[in-house]
Amino acid sequence: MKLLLAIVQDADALELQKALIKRGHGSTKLASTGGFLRQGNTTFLIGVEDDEVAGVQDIIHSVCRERKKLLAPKPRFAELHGALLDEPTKVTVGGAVVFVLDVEAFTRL
Ligand code: 2BA
Repeated sequence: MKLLLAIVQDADALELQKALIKRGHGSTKLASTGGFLRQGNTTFLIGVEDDEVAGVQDIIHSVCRERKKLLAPKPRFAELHGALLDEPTKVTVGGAVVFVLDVEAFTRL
């Protein structure tokens, strides 16, 4: 058995949840925050049999879109004195970042 940790953008989370349910896959959705942009994203925990990993990755790939997000410039000393602000930088995010982990045991107690 494997555990997929899939980090997706909030905008794709509901559609991904629906697509997983439709194909009979259980999942848990967690609110998370990206370390770089420090913006909200969504992490799915999806437990699957080994032979289902590729199918679930296909579902994630079909639902999750690549998007540009704005990275706001960090406040600097100069801003405090009314100097011009840096322009926000565009960063490409997604479709999804997926980790596949071996599951030692799966039990319902
Ligand atoms: P964030 O950490 O907020 O990163 C958002 C996007 O910023 C990343 O998109 C990437 O395009 C860019 N980025 C991240 N770190 C960067 C850096 N040091 N320099 C320049 N650009 C950088 P994605 O790669 O699609 O990642 C989306 C989200 O997936 C990340 O949000 C984070 O929450 C998660 N993630 C990505 N790599 C990870 C890792 N190795 N471990 C854990 N979570 C990860």
